[in-house]
Amino acid sequence: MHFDLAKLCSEHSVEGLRWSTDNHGLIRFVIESERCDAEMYLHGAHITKFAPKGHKSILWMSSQSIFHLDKPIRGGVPICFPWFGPHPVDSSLPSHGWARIQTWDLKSVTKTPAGVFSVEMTTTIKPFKLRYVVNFSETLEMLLYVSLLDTHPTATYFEEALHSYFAVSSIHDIQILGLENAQFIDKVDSARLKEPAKRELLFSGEIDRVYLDATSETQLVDPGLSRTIKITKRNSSNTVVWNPWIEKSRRMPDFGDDEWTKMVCIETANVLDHKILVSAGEEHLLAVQVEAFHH
Ligand code: TA6
Repeated sequence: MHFDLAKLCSEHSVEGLRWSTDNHGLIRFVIESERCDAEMYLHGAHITKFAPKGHKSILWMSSQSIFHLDKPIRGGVPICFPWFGPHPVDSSLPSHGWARIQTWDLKSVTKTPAGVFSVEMTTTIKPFKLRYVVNFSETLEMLLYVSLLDTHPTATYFEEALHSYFAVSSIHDIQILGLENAQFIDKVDSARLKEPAKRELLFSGEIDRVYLDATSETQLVDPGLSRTIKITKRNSSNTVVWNPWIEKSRRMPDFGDDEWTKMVCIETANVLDHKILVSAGEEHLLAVQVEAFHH
């Protein structure tokens, strides 16, 4: 069941939220309100902007992003599902799975009296059903629910990640707190298992790390913007941190050569040994909240 723009505008608009097609023909809504500004596409259920009142967008978007139905948007919050990274068996399958390259269905748009916008989108990726509830206020709350289709009784594993791209003043000046005590898999060092750093995370080269048993809150401290972004989560055992640095940025056609200094990914995930087994009748929730504070 897909929506056309007229139906969305007539049945799913609320004051402060309006639907439109971008200049690539993709359908998205824009929120402009007293609590936040935001933008989200039906394509990939992809949040491309979130600016709490008093802040510029805290999500980074590549100026080179592609907006085609068969490609993921580069930036914002891609949904990685039902696998993370390259497919474990078939390399011809899309990186990070199907969720971010299919058009989701809109289930509801509501606005509370307090001015919180709540949007629910759904999709099916056999044998899974996905519900994605996003609450927009000064906080961005993303709730990804996964269950099995009624026709599929067998418990099935999946990996998932909300692959958030955050905007920073300069990758050279930021630090990430909250991962000091977590082991990590270092994907720029042959996926070796590394011991906890026991100190804040700073950046001086490409970083691609899957932190293990990392359930705590993380903070992205950005002196250049006098801002700290706080990321709290539920039911997520992995935090993934990525900056492609110079060479990898040049190799990505949808990523500007010099854009790497202005972004960092802090991803809320369940991957590898922490992949999730969902059984018939169960619904798994991955929850993350993002807030920004001036300092
Ligand atoms: O963020 C971790 C990661 O798996 C990196 O290895 C890098 O590949 C990144 O995701 C982006 O993947 P994509 O398929 O979106 O280019």
